[in-house]
Amino acid sequence: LEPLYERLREILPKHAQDVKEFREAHGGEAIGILTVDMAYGGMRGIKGMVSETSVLDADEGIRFQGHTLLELQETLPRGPGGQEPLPEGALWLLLTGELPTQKETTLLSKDLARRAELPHHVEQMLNNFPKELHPMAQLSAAVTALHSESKFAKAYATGDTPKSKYWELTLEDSLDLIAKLPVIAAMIYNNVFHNGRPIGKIDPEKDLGANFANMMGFTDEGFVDLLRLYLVIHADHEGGNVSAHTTHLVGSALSDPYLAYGAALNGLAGPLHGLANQEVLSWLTKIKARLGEKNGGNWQENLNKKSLSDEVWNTLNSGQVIPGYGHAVLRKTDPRYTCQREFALKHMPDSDDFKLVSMLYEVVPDILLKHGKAKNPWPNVDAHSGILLQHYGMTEMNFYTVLFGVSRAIGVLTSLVWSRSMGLPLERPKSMSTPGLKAFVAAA
Ligand code: CMX
Repeated sequence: LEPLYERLREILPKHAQDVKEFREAHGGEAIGILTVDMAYGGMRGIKGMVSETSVLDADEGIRFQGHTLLELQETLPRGPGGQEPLPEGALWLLLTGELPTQKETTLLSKDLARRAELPHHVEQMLNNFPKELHPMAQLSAAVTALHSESKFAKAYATGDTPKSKYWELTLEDSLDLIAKLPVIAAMIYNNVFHNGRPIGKIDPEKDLGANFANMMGFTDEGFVDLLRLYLVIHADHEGGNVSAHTTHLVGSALSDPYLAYGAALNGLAGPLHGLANQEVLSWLTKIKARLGEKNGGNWQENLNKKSLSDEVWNTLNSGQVIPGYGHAVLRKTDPRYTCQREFALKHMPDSDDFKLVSMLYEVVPDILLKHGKAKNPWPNVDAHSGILLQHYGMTEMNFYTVLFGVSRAIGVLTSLVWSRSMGLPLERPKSMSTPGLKAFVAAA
């Protein structure tokens, strides 16, 4: 992988120098104000950290190193016979800020295939987990246990590793981890849902998405392409979301990438974050059951805007959120939703589930506006992903967040490499107590 390392040895120190000069010239300038509500309100709107790999615009959605997802669908190299971008290409772009060639992407695919093997103790651990343990808990435990492989931790422990080497060691661990995640995920899938079916061997000639799909027993080209798209669009969402922020925070203590990402996965497993894709599907399943209740299970016959509106209001009136809708930053339809909708229009326009999701898109935003709480009534990434996976036969909904977890590593670990190259310090914001805040406001 020397060409990638060579490129990064030029790009990252230059960027670190640029940041140093920028801080020397403008380090004291204000970039916002803080209010009492922000301190209580989950720090929404506080510009309090730097993340170089991607930036989220409230209206336009995410840009990876300046590129929108729709652009990347056009410009990133594709897999053999496929129409969707390769996650390896997104990884190269997030690391370097440059669009990779097909050759560079293939180089990365082969390198990742070479790094994919798991240590025996992690395989054993996965095989010993009870099937009832949620796949996300299995994933986070296995990633944490991979700490045994950390080149960063080993080098740090020697006591004579200069700080200038930290980013390379972080990158080594990150690439190892990104390569191993599909293997862990496939083992979890096969153990929990397919009686421990062996995952088979990684094919060094295939890309990450194809190998991942094959290890889980899926060979359909449509599914392989969907998985590539899925792994690209979930990869990064700037620095403040729970999984990215956790990786950054834990990594800032110089915990190695395995420990940092293990922690992030525990946040991704929450229903307000990555678990929402599972929640969406179980919500849709309940809706279908109710629509088909008096109709011998034929829910399609009762599918109309009125019946769906009633279901949405029932959910809201029982005090629950509508999963897959709303966002802490976005204020328009998530382009990650749109990418998946386009995929569905191309590959499954007649699917009943797609009709259900599309009709929800027509009714939910107006209802959320009337409900008057959510600041963003539009769908996010999780509103669509489940029914695409269902279409290709991946029906086990409590596995879905694991796919998110395989993907999210690409963005947040890349960001960790950038953070180490800039020498960003231990993260330690100031917290206040309510009496302290009251005293502060009274004295102001
Ligand atoms: N349905 C019902 N109410 C909602 C809502 C939804 N989809 N989205 C927000 N609200 C409510 C909030 O619960 C909050 O109510 P309270 O004041 O009673 O606490 C109010 O509207 C204001 O919330 P907000 O500022 O609009 O949203 P937040 O930034 O607090 O939360 C999010 C964002 C995503 C957690 C929230 O929209 C939500 O719970 N959505 C459903 C879960 C979901 O889809 N999560 C996936 C997010 C995508 C990702 O992780 O990438």
